[in-house]
Amino acid sequence: MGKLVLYGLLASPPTRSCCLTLKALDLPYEFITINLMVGEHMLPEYLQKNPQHTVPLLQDDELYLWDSHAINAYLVRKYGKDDALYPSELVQRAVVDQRLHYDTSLMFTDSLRELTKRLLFLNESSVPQSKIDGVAAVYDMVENFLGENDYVAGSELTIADFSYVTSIGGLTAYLALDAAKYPAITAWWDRMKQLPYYEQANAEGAAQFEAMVKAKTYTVEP
Ligand code: GSF
Repeated sequence: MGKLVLYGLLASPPTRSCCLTLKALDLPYEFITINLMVGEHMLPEYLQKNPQHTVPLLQDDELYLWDSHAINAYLVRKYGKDDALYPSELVQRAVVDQRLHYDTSLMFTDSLRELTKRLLFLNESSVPQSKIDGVAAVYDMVENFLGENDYVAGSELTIADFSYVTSIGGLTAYLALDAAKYPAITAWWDRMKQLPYYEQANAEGAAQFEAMVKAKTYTVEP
């Protein structure tokens, strides 16, 4: 096995979903910080590796692979002792894939990334109420996905939980999660925090992200 390198930023939620997968699989890796705040992701040497200029980016020997969901699926399929985190069974995988696509389309990209782009990258001082309403709609949907299950794609932990715990964690910087309204998400999040590698893979970066958002003064416009 060659050396795995993860390019990313600890504050970045999708980067941390890959740290969670790497830790869950007990894979050693080198972490190279790409500081988006100073534009390191737009430098020619990074664009050569990832023309889409996003973090995270995984290097595995000759392969450069970006998109956290694709990276996590690849890592489980290539290095997992079993397929538990990304099940091969048709229907189970279909549900995990559906959960991942929801993160890519709505939860991360349309909600979290959009809010973060406005405040931290474009330096705007307001966000539209519709975007905050969108966060509540995401919480409603994830509460629904969880239902009576322990994990977001059913009774077992999968890579979808790693994407969700980092995206939901980020969203709470914009709209606090009301435990009374969202008991399933609250219980699931507590469950995720019990994972032996959670603290190391997610806690520090999540705190960094929250501090960056909380340091901004902004209004919510109707
Ligand atoms: C999204 C990555 C992304 O937008 C994934 O890896 O899951 N679907 C992709 N990352 C942001 C940083 S962040 O908001 O965590 C990023 O790299 N933005 C810089 C840019 O130029 O897009």
